[in-house]
Amino acid sequence: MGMAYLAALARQAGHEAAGVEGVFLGSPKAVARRVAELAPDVVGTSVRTQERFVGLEMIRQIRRALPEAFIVVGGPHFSQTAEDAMAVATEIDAVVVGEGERTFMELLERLPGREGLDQVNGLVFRNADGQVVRNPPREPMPDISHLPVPAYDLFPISEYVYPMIDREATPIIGVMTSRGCPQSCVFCANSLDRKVRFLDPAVAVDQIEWLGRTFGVTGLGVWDDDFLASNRHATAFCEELLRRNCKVTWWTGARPAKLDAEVLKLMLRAGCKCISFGVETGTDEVLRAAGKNTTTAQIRQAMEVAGRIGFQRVNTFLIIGLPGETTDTIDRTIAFVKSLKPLLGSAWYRETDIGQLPLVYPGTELAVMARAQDRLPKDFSWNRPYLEPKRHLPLVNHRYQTVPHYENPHLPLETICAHLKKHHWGALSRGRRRRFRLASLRRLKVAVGLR
Ligand code: B12
Ligand code: SF4
Repeated sequence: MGMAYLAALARQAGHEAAGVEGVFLGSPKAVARRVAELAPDVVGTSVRTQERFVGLEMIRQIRRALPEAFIVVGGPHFSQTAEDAMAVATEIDAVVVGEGERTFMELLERLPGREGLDQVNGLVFRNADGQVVRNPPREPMPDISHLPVPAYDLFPISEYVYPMIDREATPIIGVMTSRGCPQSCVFCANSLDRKVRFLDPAVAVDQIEWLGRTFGVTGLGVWDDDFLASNRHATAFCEELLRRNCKVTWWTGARPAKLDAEVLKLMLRAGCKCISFGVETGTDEVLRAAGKNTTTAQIRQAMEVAGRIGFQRVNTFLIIGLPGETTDTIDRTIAFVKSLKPLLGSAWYRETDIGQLPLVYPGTELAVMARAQDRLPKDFSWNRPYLEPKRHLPLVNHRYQTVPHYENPHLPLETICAHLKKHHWGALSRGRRRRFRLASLRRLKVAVGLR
């Protein structure tokens, strides 16, 4: 969505823009080939931390194919690791830190001669002497309603699917009716502003109607960090959907704190079928240590309301091993999660996943703690090859083994795995139990360097 916003603005300013969906092209080489065919003057890209090595390889391939192009990167990973990324990947000409719209547009204005780049707030760039220069930060835009509709037409939107209800893959396009989140959860890598800014509900619904008219989109992910950050905004958005008789099914996420049943009922009437709650853990002490600013009582109340009024699916995200966790809090968390099940009835999502370990993302409080506790190697760089040393453990997700795991100094990851296996086997999903069964094979593969 970030790239689509930037492309829309670039087009509005008279530039030609094209989109390449790297995920579907299969390899960095294939992406570079496609980009080279388009022969752009400027290439912009964004990666998540877990995809950073593939992303950096893609950037190298693009540079090889287009030696003269200006390569600029952004998004949560590069925003938090700008200088490090530019030191490791000399192919990168600039990093846009944080919210990208204004910085990117000011950059484009200066690109023909590459002059005055030091005037662009929010930019980290390589100057004519090859030195990396960080400009002052960019203030987030106070008003996001004036932005054009993201240029979704540049991307293969019919290919974007997500299992919203059950495991059925529903074509889904993301929209955001707000940006930012004022909370400070220790594991969160939110690189946009902490101040919440809301899209005018009429503008948000214009976008949704346009998606319906132009592409036949009927499924939406409302990707706000906390859709219920403001009941007033959530109410206005739902009322606008209903007033315009917008027939869309949507999914969203919210903090399970002080929920208003009337707002949830309205969401349901306006097409929201599925809601995800960042529960994370089931004891008040770990909630506090994780900076969650919620209580178990609030979480229980949220589940009770969501279950009672009839959401089709309620997801609860959980993390085991956050700061302050002990085997006792694990036991209480699992008991707590089980006690939520009857409140949700058929909306209980069977994959409510116990056994997700905390991952360390750049710019998070957890990253600061991991460094202070020597969990990361002394010469650790976010953009140089890294493999989680404990990737042989069954709960280390094989997709995320290049992302460091946080390890509570009093509760090693091995202890968490052994404790869950011994005491909570029945609470683990089939996939996780399978990983336990394959653990010795995995250990062997790691030992002989196959992983
Ligand atoms: C929707 C969402 C998802 C969805 C869909 C993702 C998708 N297909 O795009 C789902 C549920 C699938 C998902 C999954 C995950 N997600 Co997610 N997700 C988000 C969320 C809420 C919104 C993303 C978005 O579209 N934002 C809106 C746009 C406008 O913002 P933006 O992308 O940041 O772009 C702006 C700037 O960053 C900048 N910019 C971005 N790119 C570029 C490029 C250039 C060239 C320039 C100039 C500027 C620029 O300009 C843009 C406009 O201002 C973000 C949180 C957030 N608020 O952004 C997390 C977030 C991106 N997710 C995150 C994570 C960790 C995950 C998971 C790993 C979680 C997990 N443990 O499984 C998975 C992995 C998914 C995967 N395989 O990649 C982290 C990423 C941290 C990191 N360092 O990489 C975030 C930041 C959440 C957080 N606060 O910690 N996610
Ligand atoms: S509530 Fe969600 S978006 Fe906000 S800081 Fe916590 S995890 Fe991040």
